[in-house]
Amino acid sequence: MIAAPKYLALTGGVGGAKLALGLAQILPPAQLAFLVNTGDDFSHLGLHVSPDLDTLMYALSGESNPDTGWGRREESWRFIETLRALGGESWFNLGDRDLAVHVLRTERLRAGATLSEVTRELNAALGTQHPIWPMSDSPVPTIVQTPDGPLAFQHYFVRDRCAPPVTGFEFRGVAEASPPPAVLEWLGDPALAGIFICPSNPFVSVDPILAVPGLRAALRRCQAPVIAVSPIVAGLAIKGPTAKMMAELAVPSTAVAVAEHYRDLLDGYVIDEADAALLDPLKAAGFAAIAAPTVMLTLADKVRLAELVCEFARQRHAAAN
Ligand code: FO1
Repeated sequence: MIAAPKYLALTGGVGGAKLALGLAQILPPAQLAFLVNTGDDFSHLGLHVSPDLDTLMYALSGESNPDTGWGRREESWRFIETLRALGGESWFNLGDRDLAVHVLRTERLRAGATLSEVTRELNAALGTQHPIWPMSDSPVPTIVQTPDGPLAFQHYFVRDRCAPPVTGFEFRGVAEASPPPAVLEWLGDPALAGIFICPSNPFVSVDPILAVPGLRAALRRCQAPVIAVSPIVAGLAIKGPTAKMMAELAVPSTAVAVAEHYRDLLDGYVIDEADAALLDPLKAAGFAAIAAPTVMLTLADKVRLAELVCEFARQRHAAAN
């Protein structure tokens, strides 16, 4: 009997969670797992906050806030409003319903549970069944380098609204980090048929994952094709500071530059249909690329893109074998 094909998706942030949800709609938990950026994690008001793990958990469990893409639906803000009125630190908007997750996570971590264990428990409680693995159980906070000095990621992203120009990034502690053993097992499974790099920010959502020792090498070794979806459409990011960062790092803010960024890994690349004119330059640069509708506004858009990337992975796999 031929084993059902398995897939791994690398994701972080709101853009990545959209494709992740599409994939989870068409692939059962035995066939799809997620490896998630934890570089955005931070300790805030005594709580351990894991934004990208939560964004994915809420997306998959139907709990996500449709207005923001992060946080929970049907949210109320009494806690943060009260904190603000008291003169407390209120730039990071913790909703009342969301707060329960941070409190529980912090309590479990203090009691000695690992981030992987707590993530499993929280997802089980919200009814999410796909395996979701933090990129590392040890902290690897992203530090954004700016001309005025280093900034902790959430200070850059939320407090300073991505305004400071970036000159580079540090994934602090990454040399001591190790990937979850489950992901290495998943990558070694002969049924593995595709690895997807979701349309997340390459610098601060995907690079931290790829920097975890052993992961990049495991992805390169893998017989399954690595397929990335461009987060840049017509020179702009759908959401977030990707295009602004590229300009500041003196990289052209194009889908081609993102492919170059992942060059050593890619077996296939998906750009938006608005960028179809880039297919020839991509081909000339040695990339196997397709153009597809990558802007995901509805659930149907997410499912359609998920179906397309799975079909593309099948084609790339067949071409290589
Ligand atoms: N992003 C914001 O732009 N403003 C916020 O106040 C904010 C609060 C917040 C609370 C919980 C959570 O899980 C995520 C939150 N995010 C907020 C998103 C967060 O900053 C993420 O790091 C981004 O999604 C980048 O991936």
